[in-house]
Amino acid sequence: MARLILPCKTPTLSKTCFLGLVSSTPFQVTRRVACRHSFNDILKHRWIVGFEATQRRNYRVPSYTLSGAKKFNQRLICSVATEPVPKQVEEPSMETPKEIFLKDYKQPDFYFDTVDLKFSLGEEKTIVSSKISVYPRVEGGSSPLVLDGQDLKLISVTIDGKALKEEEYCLNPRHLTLVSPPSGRFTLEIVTEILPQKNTSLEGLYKSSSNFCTQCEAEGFRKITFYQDRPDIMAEYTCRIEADKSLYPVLLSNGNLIEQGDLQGGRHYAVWEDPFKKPCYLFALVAGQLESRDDTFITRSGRKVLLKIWTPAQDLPKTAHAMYSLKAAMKWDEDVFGLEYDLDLFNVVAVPDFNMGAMENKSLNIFNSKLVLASPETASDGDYAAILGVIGHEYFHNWTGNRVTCRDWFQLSLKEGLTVFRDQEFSSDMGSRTVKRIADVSKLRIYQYPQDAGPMAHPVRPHSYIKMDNFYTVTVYEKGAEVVRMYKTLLGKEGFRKGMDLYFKRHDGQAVTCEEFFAAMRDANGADFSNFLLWYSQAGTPSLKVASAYNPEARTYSLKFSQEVPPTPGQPVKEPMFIPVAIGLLDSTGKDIALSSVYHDGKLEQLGSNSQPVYTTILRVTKKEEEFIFNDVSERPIPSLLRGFSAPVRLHSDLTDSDLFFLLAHDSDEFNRWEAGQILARKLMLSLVGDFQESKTLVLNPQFVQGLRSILCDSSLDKEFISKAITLPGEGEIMDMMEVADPDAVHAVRNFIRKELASALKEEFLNTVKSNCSSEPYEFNHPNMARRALKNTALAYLGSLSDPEVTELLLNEYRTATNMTEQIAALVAIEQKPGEIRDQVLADFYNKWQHDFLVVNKWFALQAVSDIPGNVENVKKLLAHPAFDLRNPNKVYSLIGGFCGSRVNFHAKDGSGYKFLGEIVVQLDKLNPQVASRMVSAFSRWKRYDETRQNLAKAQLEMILSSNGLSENVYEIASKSLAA
Ligand code: B3K
Ligand code: ZN
Repeated sequence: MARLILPCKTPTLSKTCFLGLVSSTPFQVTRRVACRHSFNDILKHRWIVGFEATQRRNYRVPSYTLSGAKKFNQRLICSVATEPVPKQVEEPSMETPKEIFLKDYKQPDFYFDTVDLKFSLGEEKTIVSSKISVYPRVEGGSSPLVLDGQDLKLISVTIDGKALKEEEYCLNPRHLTLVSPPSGRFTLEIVTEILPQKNTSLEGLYKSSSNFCTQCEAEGFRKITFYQDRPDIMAEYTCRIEADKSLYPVLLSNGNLIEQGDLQGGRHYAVWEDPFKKPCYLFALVAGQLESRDDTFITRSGRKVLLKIWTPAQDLPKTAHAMYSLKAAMKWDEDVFGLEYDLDLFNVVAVPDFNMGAMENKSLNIFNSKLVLASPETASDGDYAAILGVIGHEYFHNWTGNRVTCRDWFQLSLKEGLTVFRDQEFSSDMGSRTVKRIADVSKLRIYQYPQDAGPMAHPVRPHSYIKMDNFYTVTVYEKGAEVVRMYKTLLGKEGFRKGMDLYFKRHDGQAVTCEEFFAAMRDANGADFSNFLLWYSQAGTPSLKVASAYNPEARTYSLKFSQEVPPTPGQPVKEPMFIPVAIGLLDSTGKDIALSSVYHDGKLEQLGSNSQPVYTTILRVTKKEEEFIFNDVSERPIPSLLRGFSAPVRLHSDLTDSDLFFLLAHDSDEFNRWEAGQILARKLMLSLVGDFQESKTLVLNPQFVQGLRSILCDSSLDKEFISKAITLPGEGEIMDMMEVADPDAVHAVRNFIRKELASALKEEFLNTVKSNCSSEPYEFNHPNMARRALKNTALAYLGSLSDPEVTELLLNEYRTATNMTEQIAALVAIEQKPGEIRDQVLADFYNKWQHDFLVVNKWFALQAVSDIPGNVENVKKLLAHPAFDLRNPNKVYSLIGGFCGSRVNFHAKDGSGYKFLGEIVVQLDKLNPQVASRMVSAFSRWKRYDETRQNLAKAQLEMILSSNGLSENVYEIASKSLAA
């Protein structure tokens, strides 16, 4: 038994304390750590102490108990059981997980300009040799060179051909430090040994389905070799790969293939050279048994680019849509941004084991198979659309991310927000702009708004992180894309393009910050963006209130805005933001009123004239409170506010229900038609939730039914738009609007409304299904997808009825479907009702598709997300299903992630859902911390629930935090969730 002692300088506010393990064993360590917590805090958040102990992995503290912690002579003493500590623990350079801060950014002391890598791939181990040309930032300096490295065995290190002596370098589990490297240019050669076969974290070099592949972003390159693993180190790479020829006939890396040949012992090699400087996170290697679908693209300057999509041979037929998407993306980037591909070869590889969607490695994109492989029979319209978007996204990174990259990881949104914006625009241009906008805004509301209101709230450019992987978030990506969209809204299409052109002109080949993007947009347009940069630094979703007043005598219409940004962790007080509000005014017939002028801040701004009427204008709301007055408004208008969702804010207007029904029926801005329907639905659902909680009989407002009926039957509307407009807001959205989230009440109310609508509109829904059937072969285009979307939404409504006629219809749809979109929609509708039919159809589906792992994942997901009571037991059984594998992220996302998507089952009042997730997270963390940390995020908003649920969830978070050898990834999410 050892004791963990925290002597504090003062009994209450200790700025610094010593954290040490004092024991009778021969390993005594004392280390000074920054302590920003008061003594009472330490006592209150016992986990802080626990973390310091468990996270210093080298101490190997298997368990500890703080229950006996007590204040003793101004010291916190607690018992810690320890195991013998490995020797290197005594090394002073041993690190604790620490928070990294943006404000601490420092330029590197050394740069690398060429990197020659050599991989000798083997079945037991892989040898990596690197030869790096190094030069100091300041000639003659005397800094040590600190290289990152993790899970590496160092074989040798030489400088200018001379092996380093032991005292010339320092090695600890995270770094290799060259104590006094030469003060001028030198060549550094390092040989390491790694074990890709044992790498279940899926970062660095690992095996997936017997092929080798890599994932280096954000900090995976340090698991391959010792390196300055940071994006502002940009170098030219060559890569030689040697491997067994029969096991790994295909050897790929970035750039151009410059040499290949056979070696002794059945081995062969390939040498790749990438002429573009890049950070190491864009390095990639693939080796395996793969075949390619080949095509070509002629760039607008006439260069021929060879395109290759690599998969195992049997999957090749499923790559046609990915190839179509790639060519469409290449053309679109030329047409819209004038950006051309810069090499003669572009490779895409699909792998089944991948932590996220895909990775934009220079000229060798690696994808999760789910986002490459599609056939009409096995992939849904949603899958096809996702493939189009993600193939586009990764391709677009070639300019926004690769040619111009990030100075440090805090700037991640510089490439991700911008590239998401670009992929959103690409998908809009390839399909329906309104429908895409609705989908993107829904995603923001469903996932990002809760994050912005919870313990993990962070700005688009975070100020700090413990594990960067935890910051690939909907805030950095989706809110980041909204920030980019606001530049376009403010500058117009041409102005935005000018800004992009200047950005590339200034920064091609550089690693830059978000300010540089801002400056390019501003300078290219001579724009005044006042406080716009706050969008990068302030977290939280701004709340924007608007009050309207019409003056018939003066024929003026006034809009008074007031804004508030809620406090978020570490940011209690906020400044007003720059909010572009796109606005139009409707007359009493529903037509747009031509806007003549607007008075604001002592100035009158002309908007349009008779010859050039303006129907939508952008108001620049920048202050806490301000007023805009429209002139020459001849009747009381209905305002259409925040058209196209021009800013990521929560808008609270004084529109009445009848105004909203009017907008739903008439607004020329289709996004706002949808929005009006959603606001009405949210209000209605919230008031019914109140009734439900008071045990009142639920009654559905007939005007709402009528409103949806008229949308459903309006043949002039786009079918996918109708499908979105008749879909109720999700349960999560409603729970977020409640003081105390009540999953059972919200679920009951949503189901009640769905059933009421289904029975009131049964004939209309049946007609919709009938008139949207087609026997034509599957086509991926907007009209066909829209038709299927509407039909499937109608089927889902019908599925909520207990009606034999409907059951027959659903079964028939299931059996006769010729594509996955329609088959899975029928299955989802059938799945809602527990019973024999449901079980039979699920079994039939599995039998039919058991050979296709991507379809089997759908099968897992749809059972996991089911709201049938007590579903946790079924999900537990599925964990033991032979097709399930905890090491495969897609399976985890389908089954575990799917389960967390069922509000009623995950938040079951007996705590069974929380216990299930808690136990899985601990297991998963040992295999794959990134995936485990995504899963633990489901707990993060535990404080939104009632006390019973809070206590149950909190207990799981505490259990997770006390588990042995917890990763930094999970630690960060779980501890921040508990602390908030
Ligand atoms: N840049 C990658 C994401 C890498 C995530 C690392 N944990 C995919 C993308 O956004 O394009
Ligand atoms: Zn990206």
